[in-house]
Amino acid sequence: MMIRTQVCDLLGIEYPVFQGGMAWIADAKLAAAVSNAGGLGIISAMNAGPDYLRGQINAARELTDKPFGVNIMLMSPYADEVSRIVAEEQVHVVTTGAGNPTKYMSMWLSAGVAVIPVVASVAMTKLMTRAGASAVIAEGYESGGHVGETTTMALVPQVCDATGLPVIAAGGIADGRGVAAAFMLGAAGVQLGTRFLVADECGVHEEYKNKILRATDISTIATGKRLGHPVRSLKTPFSREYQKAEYDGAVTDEELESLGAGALRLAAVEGDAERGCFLSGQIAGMVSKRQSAAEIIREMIGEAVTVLDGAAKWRNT
Ligand code: TUI
Repeated sequence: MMIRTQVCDLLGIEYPVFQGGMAWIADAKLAAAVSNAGGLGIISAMNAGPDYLRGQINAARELTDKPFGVNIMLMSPYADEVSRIVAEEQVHVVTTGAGNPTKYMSMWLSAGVAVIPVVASVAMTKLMTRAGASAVIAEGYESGGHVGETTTMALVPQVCDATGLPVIAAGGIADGRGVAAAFMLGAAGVQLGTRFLVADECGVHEEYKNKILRATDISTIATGKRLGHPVRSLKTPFSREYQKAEYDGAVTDEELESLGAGALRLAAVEGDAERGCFLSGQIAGMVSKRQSAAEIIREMIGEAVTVLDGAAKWRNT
């Protein structure tokens, strides 16, 4: 039971399955579990400084001999510093999000780090292809966290047509049907965040896991469009209040910004159901059981093989 693509050979991994770099959640323990299971685990550098990242890289190296990645959120105040750590430590892979990583690319490439940026448009895809990316992640509007405008269904084939690089599909994928569909759109791999949130090895607060397990198809909302960076999260008292403030002309942009400060930590670390911001993808309604990272990957790949093997039924003579 195998699904191998060019992404596996490129990165030296068994299955073309990435774990998304979730701020306050994707740490060395989760990343190592995913990498040990044959996928690509990814440590989030989040909004922390260089010492945190160095510690996490060292911790992951204790836990796995397999390749793993680091995700850099480009809006982080420490983006320059953590980018240097990635090069110094010669991490296998760096993924980027929420911006344009061009200014770091030559530093990473000369250190031998594979660069796989998240792209939310065809223009960004072309830019990253020219800049020397090894692959791109096409992340659609279904994703949790910071989202672009275009859905995975529409984005992935357009990104595939715009580049010769392997494309990793992300957003709205949490089972083998999603994996098979991503391949049909031209992707050579997938990235999952929401499903790995409930992995046994994920240290996020229990309240967060329970909220994901209880979520339905209509449990998420994208807020923050007014500030130019929409963010998808579960509907909670926080997101309702945020949305109300966003549509209130009397609330300034600065006030709106400060409303969101610290809310990710409150959700992930404290499990604060009132004031926390529980980032989640639209697929949360389908994520309904706790499993190890290895079980998640094995089950999903098995389902994808079944779906792909059955695809011939759509062809009539
Ligand atoms: O980055 C994410 N997901 C995230 S980041 C995050 S933390 C955060 N905190 C405060 C405000 C916003 C976010 C939580 N979740 N996913 C990757 C992603 N990147 N999605 C979309 C993009 C993207 C958007 C525009 C990538 C590039 C881009 O290009 C803009 C440009 O500069 O040309």
